[in-house]
Amino acid sequence: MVPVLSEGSFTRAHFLEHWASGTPVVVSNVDRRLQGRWNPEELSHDYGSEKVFPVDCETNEATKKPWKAKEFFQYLQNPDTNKPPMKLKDWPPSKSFRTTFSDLFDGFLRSIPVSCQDIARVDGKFNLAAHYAKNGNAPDLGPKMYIATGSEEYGDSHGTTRLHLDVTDAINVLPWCADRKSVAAVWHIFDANCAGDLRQFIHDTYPNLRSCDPIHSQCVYLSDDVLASLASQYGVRPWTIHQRYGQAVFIPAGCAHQVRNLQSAIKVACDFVSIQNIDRTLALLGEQRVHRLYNQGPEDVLQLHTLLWYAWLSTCSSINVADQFDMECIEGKSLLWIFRTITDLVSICRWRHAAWFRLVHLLSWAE
Ligand SMILES: O=C(O)CCC(=O)C(=O)O
Repeated sequence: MVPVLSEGSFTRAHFLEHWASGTPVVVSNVDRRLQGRWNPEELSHDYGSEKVFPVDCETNEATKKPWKAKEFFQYLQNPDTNKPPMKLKDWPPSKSFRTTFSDLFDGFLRSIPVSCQDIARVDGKFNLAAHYAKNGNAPDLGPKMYIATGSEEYGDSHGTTRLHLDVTDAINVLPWCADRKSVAAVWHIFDANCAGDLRQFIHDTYPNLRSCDPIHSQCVYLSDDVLASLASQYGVRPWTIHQRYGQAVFIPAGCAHQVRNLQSAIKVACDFVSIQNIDRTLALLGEQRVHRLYNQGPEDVLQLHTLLWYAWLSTCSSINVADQFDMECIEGKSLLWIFRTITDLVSICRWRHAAWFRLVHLLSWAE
């Protein structure tokens, strides 16, 4: 069972108890603190002239011709339920959320539950990604919106977002859906330790996918029937979450997951790097590198080693060194020295947890 906590009535210790065990967490009532104009009419009014490329959830192909965002928001409110669901993924692209959607950016940050803001916010002290040098090329960890129609009538063979996993932790908030009384999205989230069985099962069930990593390639959505076979053959069952209006889902790094909207919904998500899951994030980097080499996959946007380096620097001083760190200075140092230091740091992290205890200790001390 996934714990469902209610914003304002749980403690940080309570959150950490679940989070540290690698379980997803759901927090309800985050809408009480959410600010901003999140419904389709308002988004259409504010950003309707932007060009977008909606994705057909059955083929996973984006439209060739752009739509106006306004057209997509109209369709979202009145979709053709006989057609495959359509979604806008990772919108707006790149780093423009903070600048283009600044009100929504601030409004979303406020909605992150108080007890874990310093873990999940982009500027949270316990979010290792928040220590990146201000003048460095920081990874884009969001927020991003996922806006999609539902497939309650259409069936569950394709879902809205196919099975995949992220190397970072993530929080996903649902600020709008067509009918607040009903479930908006069904999530299936697998324990990170089940990834091997999951791959094996998918290879057995879909022989044409044997040559690829079916999780990193994001090529399947597991219907209820297929999930039942997985449970009977491998004893593997996902956590099932029914996300409703105003709920936040926390997804631990490395947990394969898939999502199916039952009705039109707007979600907003942000990645973060928590100390509790850093071991898994590090382990997944190797896996992703192999996938990239074989499939010309996306570049290493997380740059975890650099990110850890800045987190380390930041905790080595009571002042935030990373804030003041000058990229030119690091470029001026011997590359060999930097390489050795990062390699040492990574091997310390991997084989001895002492470094991370030190990090936690220093961060707590700085509080
Ligand atoms: O809502 C969706 O369709 C996908 C969300 C998701 O996969 C995520 O936030 O990691």
